[in-house]
Amino acid sequence: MTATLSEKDLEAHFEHTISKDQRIEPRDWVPEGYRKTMIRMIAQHAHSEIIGMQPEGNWITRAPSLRRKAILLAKVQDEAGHGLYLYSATETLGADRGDLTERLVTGRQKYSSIFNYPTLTFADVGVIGWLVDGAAICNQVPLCRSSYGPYARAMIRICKEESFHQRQGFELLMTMMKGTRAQREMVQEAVNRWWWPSLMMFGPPDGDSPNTAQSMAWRIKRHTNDELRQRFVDMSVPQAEILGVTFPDPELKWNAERGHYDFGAVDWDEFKQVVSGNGPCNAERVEHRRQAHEDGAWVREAAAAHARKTQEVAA
Ligand code: FAQ
Repeated sequence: MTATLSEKDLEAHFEHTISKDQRIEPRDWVPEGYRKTMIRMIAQHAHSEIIGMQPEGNWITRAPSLRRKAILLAKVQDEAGHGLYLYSATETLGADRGDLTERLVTGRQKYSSIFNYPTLTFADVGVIGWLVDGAAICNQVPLCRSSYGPYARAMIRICKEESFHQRQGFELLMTMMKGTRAQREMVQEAVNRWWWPSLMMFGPPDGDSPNTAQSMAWRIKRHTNDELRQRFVDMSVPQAEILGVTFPDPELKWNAERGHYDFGAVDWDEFKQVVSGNGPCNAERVEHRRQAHEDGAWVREAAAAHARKTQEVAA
């Protein structure tokens, strides 16, 4: 005879697992709010990786050497891989990948604000690696300890690959900074454009972040948006000094009392505009994704037909 656990028992077990810092696995009962939060966050992350292939993908055919092209191709391919692990993680929570893509292309699910800015020069490839992947690592390393097992495990490999991405960006910029004056100016101009949007990647300030408190309580998030943003600023300033570039923020300065860098106010109106679909490249990014999905319909149909045929033969 098997005893059926009441919802109260299941909830107590869930809370106990979280309080002991153990992992929630797909077989476990979770409150509906936890499931919804995890699907939202992982789907947004997956969409970001897939949409995030576009700004750099734009430079694959125009990379200045075979070496740079091979590196960039590998990086963009890694991003596709990250998107796929993450979509698989949402499936363990009962989400359907086709439905998530539909939500993305119809604007019902978000992706990171950062990928709505254009890549105007090849220096942008380096700056994305250095600052955007740098911010992604800062945000994602703590997520390796996130309470949802499949997400936390996916994050370990993703972070390793993001570290390679960041180093390639820094190395590219270092090479340009040792080049001609025009190259150095190109790097500085790209840094000026990407610095503030990189700070926005961490999400709204804690006081305006509706999800942080609950996600911290469920140990999905381990730090608040503002804590991680500060960590990113603190780690980026010495790197900028090594590179020989400056950040476009006159208020950026070391605060010995706090033991952190102070920095100027982020333009949260710009962030809201970009997140609500009015950034410089939102329409282009989503349309490109929609078209790619439509162009791939025959592949999905062929794969489904092959799977059906294989099953029939086996039966
Ligand atoms: N952009 O209450 P919070 C990458 C939304 S991967 C757009 O603070 P939360 C790799 C948020 O979803 C980059 N939307 O939310 C790469 C929420 O939406 P709702 C992506 C944003 O979840 C590198 C609302 O605003 N990384 O870069 C943004 O507690 C290079 C309220 O916000 C991840 O997704 C934003 N920046 O904290 C690829 C990491 N920020 O409720 C290619 C995992 C917030 O209205 C090239 N995610 N929102 O539906 C997280 O850590 C969290 O979800 C945060 C937001 C920190 C992003």
